[in-house]
Amino acid sequence: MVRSGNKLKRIFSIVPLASAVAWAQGAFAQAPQSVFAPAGPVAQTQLNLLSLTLWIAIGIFVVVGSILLYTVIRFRARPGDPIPKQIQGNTTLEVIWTVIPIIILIVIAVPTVRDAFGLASPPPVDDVLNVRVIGYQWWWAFEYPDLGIVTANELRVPVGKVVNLTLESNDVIHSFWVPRLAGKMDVIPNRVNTMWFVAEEAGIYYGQCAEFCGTSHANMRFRVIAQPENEFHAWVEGRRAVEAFSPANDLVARGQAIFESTGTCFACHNVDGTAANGQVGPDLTDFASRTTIAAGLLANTPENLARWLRDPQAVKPGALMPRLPLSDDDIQALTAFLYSLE
Ligand code: HEC
Ligand SMILES: [Cu+2]
Repeated sequence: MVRSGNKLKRIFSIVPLASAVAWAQGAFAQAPQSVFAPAGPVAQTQLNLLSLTLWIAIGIFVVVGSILLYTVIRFRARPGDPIPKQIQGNTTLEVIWTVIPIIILIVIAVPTVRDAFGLASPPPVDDVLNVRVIGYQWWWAFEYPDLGIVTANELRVPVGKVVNLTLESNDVIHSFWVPRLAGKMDVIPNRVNTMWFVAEEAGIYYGQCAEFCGTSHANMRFRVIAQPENEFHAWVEGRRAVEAFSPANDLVARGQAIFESTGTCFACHNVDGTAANGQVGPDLTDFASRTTIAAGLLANTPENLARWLRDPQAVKPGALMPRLPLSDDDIQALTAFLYSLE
């Protein structure tokens, strides 16, 4: 009677546990940076491995926990009990609890090793997009070597295409992580790491530096914007068309003049088609078409841009853009100039 009651309890404890895990996975999948909502083959393969290990761990927890609970209750000491029988070792038991973990480890290791090697190199297709990622304290540069384009903090890619990344750092160790597309990859000075992903659905995928890299590490975000192939090509063509920048009106011209004057912006920022070719800060050639300012920290609006220009460190602690002595008129002109950079 006692025994079968315990067995029943053990079986029922698995059902709520399994539904709790399923519920938690579903809830986590709603978050914008969730590994439980993979949007491409790399993240999917990694989630499969994670799920396999998770379920095995849950199984072990339930079995070991149940046996432990049963033993503690059933064989607890009662007042007046004699000293229990003294036992020295049990070969059968020891063989069983050595062999079972070996089998479990093999079940985990075989797919893990297979997928680790499988994901190490991209699928052998010709039609890939190559991108060079460079981590800076505390923003990201994205270069498209085959397309002659440089941008920052927003990586545009075509849906369904294999994207091959090489990752380098300008300063300290960072880590490139877009949870819905692929696992983390360290970005290390004096070393080139590689990774790849495919975004299977159009959309915005949130990324984050995942290796502590200094004051504004938590503000080192980025986005992968996956677009249908034709929209991506339209963006590429638009970027390539930039020749000599011609200001649309006097305010923009004044902004450009401030930007290009000694000691200010042009020393750190590049804008194609102008005299500005600095390499210290983000390329601003397509600034107006970006959705955020300062590595995902602020929405790209005129008010936020003004805040940023007035005092970058007040917006982003430690930001490596200096606070420049700009008047409100200067800021207005610079804003007009920057928003004419599509
Ligand atoms: C000493 C170098 C330096 C100077 C001078 C400088 N910047 Fe920057 N700028 C940076 C760096 C570095 C960042 C990246 C900050 C970050 O996100 O952490 C940046 C970021 C920006 C951004 C946000 C870009 C983005 O996509 O997130 C804008 C806009 C900008 N700067 C405009 C200007 C303007 C306008 C001037 C001149 C008034 C200027 N900068 C002068 C280094 C500089
Ligand atoms: Cu970081």
